Amino acid sequence: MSEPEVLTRVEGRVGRITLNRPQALHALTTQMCRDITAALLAWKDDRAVELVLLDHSGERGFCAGGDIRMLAESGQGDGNAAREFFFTEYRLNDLLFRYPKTTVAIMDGVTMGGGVGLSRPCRFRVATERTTFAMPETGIGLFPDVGGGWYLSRMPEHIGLWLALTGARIKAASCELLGIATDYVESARIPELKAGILADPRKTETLLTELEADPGRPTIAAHQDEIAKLFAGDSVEAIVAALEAAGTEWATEQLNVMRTKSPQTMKVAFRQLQLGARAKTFAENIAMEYRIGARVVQRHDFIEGVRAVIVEKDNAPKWNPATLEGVTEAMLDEIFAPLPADQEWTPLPELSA
Ligand code: QUE
Repeated sequence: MSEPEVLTRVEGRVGRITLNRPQALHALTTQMCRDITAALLAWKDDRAVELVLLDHSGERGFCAGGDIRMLAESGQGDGNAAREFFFTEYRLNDLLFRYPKTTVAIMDGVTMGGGVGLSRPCRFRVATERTTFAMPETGIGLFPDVGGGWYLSRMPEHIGLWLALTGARIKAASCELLGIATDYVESARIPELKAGILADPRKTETLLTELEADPGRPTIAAHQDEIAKLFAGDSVEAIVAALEAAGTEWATEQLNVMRTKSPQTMKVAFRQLQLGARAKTFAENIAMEYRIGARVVQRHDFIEGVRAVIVEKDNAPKWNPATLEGVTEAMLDEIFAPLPADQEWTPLPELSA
C-alpha cells in the first residue's frame, strides 16, 4: 500500500494537513486538492477544531506548485484533466481565502505556484531560512495563478508585477517585507512551534512572538525604487523599453531574465494583474484565472515550456509567438474570454449558503 499524498487528522484541537509527496516537492495533484478541501470543509463547523495547521512531511520543500507533467500531458490531448485540476485547486484557494478559522502555514522550504495558493490565504504564514518563494510560471508558458491576479496586484509599487514577469525567487526577509510571510522562525525551532500550537492553539500568536528571529536584510529593499520606476509602464513592451533605457546592471539582469520567459504569458500575466486589481472579490479574480488556465494549458507555449524546463531540461523553449510584438490583443482577448456558461468556474457550493 502506498502512503496517502496528504495526511489529514485532528491532533488535540488542531486540524492538521500535512503535504506528503516529497519525491515531487509536494507538488499538488487533483486528488491532494480534493483531500485538503474535504478536511477543511469537515472542520469548518466542527467545534472541536480551533485552528488548522498546514505543513509538509520530510526535509525538503513546502510545495513546489502543481502536477505540471500531468497538466502538460492533458493539455496535449483534450485538456479535461488539466481543467479539472485548476477547477479543484482554485476552489480550494477560495475556500482558504474565506475560511472562518485561524490557519497557519509553515513555509519551511520551496513555496512556489500552487504552494503560494495554499499558504498566502492563511492567517499566519511562517517563513524560515529555507523558504524560497516564487511565482515562476511565465518560465513554462503558464501564468501566476492561484490568486496571483489578486495578491500580486495588491503589492506596493509594482513588486507583484516584477515577481510575475521575472519569476524572481526571494527569501524569507523579503517575504516578510512584502507581507508574503507574517513571521520568521528558524527551521531548527519549527518542531517547537508546531508542538506548541498542537498543545494549545490559542497560544499561537504568543508562541510566534517568542520564537520570532531576525531574517536578516531583505535583498529586495535595494531594488524597490528601481522596480517602482521601471515596472510602472502600461504594457510589457513599455516595461522592457524602460529597462533598456535604464541600462543599469540590475535592469539589464531583469531584461535578460524576461527574455527567457514566454512572451505570451508575460502579456497574459500583465493583463491578469490589471483585471485582478479591479476585481471586487477574490472569487471574481479566480473565475478570471480559470478562464485563462482553461485556454493556456492547451496552447503551444505551455506544452513547450514544460518540455524544455521540466521534462527534457534543455532550458531552451521555443516560444511562439517568439516576441512580445507577436502577441496580439486579439490572442489575449481569446484567452480571457468568458467560457460557455456551464463551463465557468464556480465557488464550492458549501460556501454559497
Ligand atoms: C513553474 C512551475 C512549476 C515548476 C517550475 C516552474 C511547478 C512545479 C514544479 C515542480 C518542481 C519540482 C518538482 C515537481 C514540480 O516546477 O508548478 O514535481 O519535483 O510543480 O518554472 O509552475
